[in-house]
Amino acid sequence: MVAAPGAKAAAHLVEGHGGRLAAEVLLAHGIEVVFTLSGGHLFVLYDGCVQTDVALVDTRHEQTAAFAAEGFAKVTGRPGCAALTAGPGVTNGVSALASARLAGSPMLVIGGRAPQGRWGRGSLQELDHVPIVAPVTKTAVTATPGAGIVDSLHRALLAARTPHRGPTFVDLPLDAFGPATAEIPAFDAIDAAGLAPDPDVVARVAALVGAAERPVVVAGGDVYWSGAHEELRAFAEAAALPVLANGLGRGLLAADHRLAFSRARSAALRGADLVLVAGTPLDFRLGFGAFGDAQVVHLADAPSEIGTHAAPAEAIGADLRTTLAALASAGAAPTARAEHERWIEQLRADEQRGRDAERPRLESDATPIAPSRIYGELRALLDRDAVVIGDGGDFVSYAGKYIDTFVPGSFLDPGPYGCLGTGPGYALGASRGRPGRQLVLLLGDGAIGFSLGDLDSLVRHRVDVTAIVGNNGIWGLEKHPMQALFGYDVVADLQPEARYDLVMEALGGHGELVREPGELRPALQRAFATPGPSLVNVLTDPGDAYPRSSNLA
Ligand SMILES: Cc1ncc(C[n+]2csc(CCOP(=O)(O)OP(=O)(O)O)c2C)c(N)n1
Ligand SMILES: [Mg+2]
Repeated sequence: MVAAPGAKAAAHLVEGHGGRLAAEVLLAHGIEVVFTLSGGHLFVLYDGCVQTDVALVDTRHEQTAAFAAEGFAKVTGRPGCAALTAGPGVTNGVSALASARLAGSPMLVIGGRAPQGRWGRGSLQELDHVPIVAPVTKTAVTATPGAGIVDSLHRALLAARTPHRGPTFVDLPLDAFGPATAEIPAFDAIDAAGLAPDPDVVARVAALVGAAERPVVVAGGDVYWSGAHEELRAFAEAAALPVLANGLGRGLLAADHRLAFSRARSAALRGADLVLVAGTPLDFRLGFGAFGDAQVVHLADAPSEIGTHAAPAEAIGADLRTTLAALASAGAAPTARAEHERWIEQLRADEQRGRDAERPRLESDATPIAPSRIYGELRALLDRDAVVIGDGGDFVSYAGKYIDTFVPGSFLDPGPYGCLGTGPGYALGASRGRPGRQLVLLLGDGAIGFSLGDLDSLVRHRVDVTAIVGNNGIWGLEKHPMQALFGYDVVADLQPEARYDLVMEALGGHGELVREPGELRPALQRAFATPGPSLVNVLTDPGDAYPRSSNLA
């Protein structure tokens, strides 16, 4: 991970209250923005942020603040930070911590905490957060005053950014904020480095690549978090390997790179004789690591992440940049490359067939509008480096299928935790992490309800985002499968034609309602042209179900 601008180069002494000391540690790690929702337990921290020019961006629900921290991390590759007040503030952030834990997203949540000196006597919002968040964080501690605050926060940030990355938590008790003098350590990337790969295993993996006729690489989020997209590309090019993206691995290889494939995904995984899974768990998204008769190689970012349940032929749990660079240097012999090129040609034909076949759906004139038509229109309006965020069920599955990603860290889906309600927080985080980039937020009409109040935060913070609601009036990803399994469905209906566009307008943003396919393009163009947040509420066909084989993995 690269040091952020503003990261301080050397350790330095600071005198001040605990909030000041905390803010100085954040700055030393390049953190210049904290997402939060007001609470008295955090006032001293806020004062420290004001003193040091760490920006405070506030939300209407702590889940949004915590998702914003994760979204910031996802678009920058650097740790995001949220500060949540004691008790309900912290518990409201637990889903985001779990989401970050499963996605390996580096982030820090600072909790406000009732005073230690009065612990057990029933202070307001007194709750021991640490055992609650421990299972969904890498580390969770309560800080002691002064140098203890500095030490806890520095260690938490190092842990968050050391492979395998993830969220960490530090509680700051109200009575720990007293004045002190403490040394603020400088961040040194060496302290957060991963392990070096075993060269013998690298050589064995390279030999498997050389022996394979139909190899394929699946690249996931940990390749992104490791900042290893150049090394991935070098490896794929050196050994002539087709690459599929998984989750936050989208865009590591630009969608128009000759070795990047998406429509040929199942053909590739079905036909491969060697699957190299890099930087993503062998989970439900990858058939739990079983690919027919293919041999599997798991390149994880740490030993703890190796998917032993799938008994991979070879596995490495080490820094992915180093691992992929070593594999790139090994390359593959010309005969092996020639063999791989024949396979690549075959997949390229599959890819083209897939793209040709989807064209009628992208251009569908049906009313009610087919969700795919929205993507047909949107694709034409997207910048190459647009940040696209998906929060929903079927509507977002279509986005995953139809939106091409060209730049790392620019397609954010809810990830393996699959939590609805991430979207507005991710958008807020992305707007701070990647200011100036085109920002699109795709929302199911079910998903939007989880953080509807935070449309207000997007307005107040003048986030220039175009939100598009695929409004089918149902929890589509639940209604259709329950129908298929049980022949009926319950608790799967939402209010038809709800006016989310008017909610956005009432809160001060720009709203559009779209019923007919022909209205889509101009409505989207107006939304993109309007500064600040816009919401295009598209009434879509509730009968349209995303074609999937299973959703209960
Ligand atoms: C917090 C949370 N609650 C419930 C679910 C289960 N769930 C997954 S998809 C889905 C339906 C989403 O509906 P909507 O956002 O309207 O998108 P659609 O499928 O209709 O396009 C639900 C309820 C979840 N993933 N996360
Ligand atoms: Mg819906």
